Amino acid sequence: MNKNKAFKVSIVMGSQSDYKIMKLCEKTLKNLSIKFETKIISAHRTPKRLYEYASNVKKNNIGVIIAGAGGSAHLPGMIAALTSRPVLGVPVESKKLKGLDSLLSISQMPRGIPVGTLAIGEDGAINAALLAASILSNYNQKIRNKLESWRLSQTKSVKRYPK
Ligand code: RP5
Repeated sequence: MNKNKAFKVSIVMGSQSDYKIMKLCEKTLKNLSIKFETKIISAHRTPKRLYEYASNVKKNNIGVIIAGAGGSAHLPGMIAALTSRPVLGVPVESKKLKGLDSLLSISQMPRGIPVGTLAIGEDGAINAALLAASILSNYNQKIRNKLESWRLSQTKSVKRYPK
């Protein structure tokens, strides 16, 4: 870990069409004042871009990667194959199989190369950002405090009785 510079979260997605879901990662990280970058990288359409990106993760001070993709969603797994930094995969809902294809592609990694797989779609994107915050909170007191207070306000927002 580079102690002089805070880690950032890197949000990557396979296509512009994934952004309507993946922008929820950005929103959640902004709420927690966590630094991030956002990029489009396709495992299939831009493999050289993928390789260059994943080879420079440490140099670019990326602490956690959130990778969202749909269909034959190889992006998170291929990034995880090239870096030992934690990779969180968000299965984006696909047109044909409603994201079941994305979920299985991302979750069924062979032993030795893990990807932390979240839920399909919006919930997965938000939880990926919260999990990234949780990982970084091990090294960063400010993030830990922000995350704790975010969780407390969520708890307080749950009413005891229905109206
Ligand atoms: C995947 O194919 C992307 O992650 C996206 O979810 C899906 C469809 O991509 P587009 O055809 O919309 O570019 O690679």
